[in-house]
Amino acid sequence: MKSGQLAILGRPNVGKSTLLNALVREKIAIVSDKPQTTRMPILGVGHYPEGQLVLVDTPGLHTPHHRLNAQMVQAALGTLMDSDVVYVLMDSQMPPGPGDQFVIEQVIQANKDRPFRAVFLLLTKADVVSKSRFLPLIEQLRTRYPWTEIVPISAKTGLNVPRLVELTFGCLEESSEPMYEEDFLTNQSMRQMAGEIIREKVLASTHAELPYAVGVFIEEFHETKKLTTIHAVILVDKSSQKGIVIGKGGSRLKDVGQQAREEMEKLFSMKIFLQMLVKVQDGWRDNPRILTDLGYGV
Ligand SMILES: Nc1nc2c(ncn2[C@@H]2O[C@H](COP(=O)(O)OP(=O)(O)OP(=O)(O)O)[C@@H](O)[C@H]2O)c(=O)[nH]1
Ligand SMILES: [Mg+2]
Repeated sequence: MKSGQLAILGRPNVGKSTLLNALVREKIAIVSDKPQTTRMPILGVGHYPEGQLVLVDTPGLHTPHHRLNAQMVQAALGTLMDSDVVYVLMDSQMPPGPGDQFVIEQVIQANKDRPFRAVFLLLTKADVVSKSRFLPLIEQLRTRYPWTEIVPISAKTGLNVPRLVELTFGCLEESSEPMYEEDFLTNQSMRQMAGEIIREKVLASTHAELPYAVGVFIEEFHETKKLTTIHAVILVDKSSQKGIVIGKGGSRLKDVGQQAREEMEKLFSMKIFLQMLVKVQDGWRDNPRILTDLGYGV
């Protein structure tokens, strides 16, 4: 049996969390079409006949303008220190930019301190680009790092995902016993996952600045045999944002609540009573105490 720790790294929105879910074969990380969705590293374990892939999904690397963002980037880079293998993800729909180059430079730096067993370049969302795009793209990126392998993949359709698994196990060491129990999927608590699911539903129904300004805090998570009661506070930055999250006559918040509750009931296999409150907390993304309360401490 083989195992090893893998860091999933890249700019925001390139498809890191979608790949984590595809490799774990369970939705454990939230996904959205807005950048900066993932805020803290998420550990997920993929169980395969060959062994275990211990994957760490990270927040997208970007230029931080708030304390929250600086902590996100710091936490993402911190995962490189304990990883055997790195997946560097780039969106094949776009030409590589300075943000992608920054990611490569971080890997070069980390590799000097502690060499990785392998570094894969994964060209994501291969289902939506024509095959002819890959040759020039690979040509452009080939010499920027001594990649172990460059693989176009689609986490959505599964294209080349089995190949990636096979290549990855080819680079990992034999271990005498498994690192995690057979049914262990993620290090997130139910409380954390509940908060993330609510945030995902808010992200899906809002636009522009709002997704960045939303934080979810679970005030109460009380489990009984019959019913689990969850009280969540949705934090926003400005009072104008509160109205948007609530929606006309409370309609948006009601939809968010219903979608979140249904997903939690399925994931946790329990009946849930979900109560949500929207609160304005000016500047929360720069408030160390609130960041710690929300689970974004480094
Ligand atoms: N067509 C297609 N879309 C994808 C694929 N993988 C991810 N996406 C979409 O790309 C968007 C971003 O996906 P995420 O997995 O949230 O990206 P991320 O890199 O984790 O983003 P951050 O957490 O913000 O850094 C979502 O709308 C996904 O549905 C893919 O293989 N094909
Ligand atoms: Mg993500």
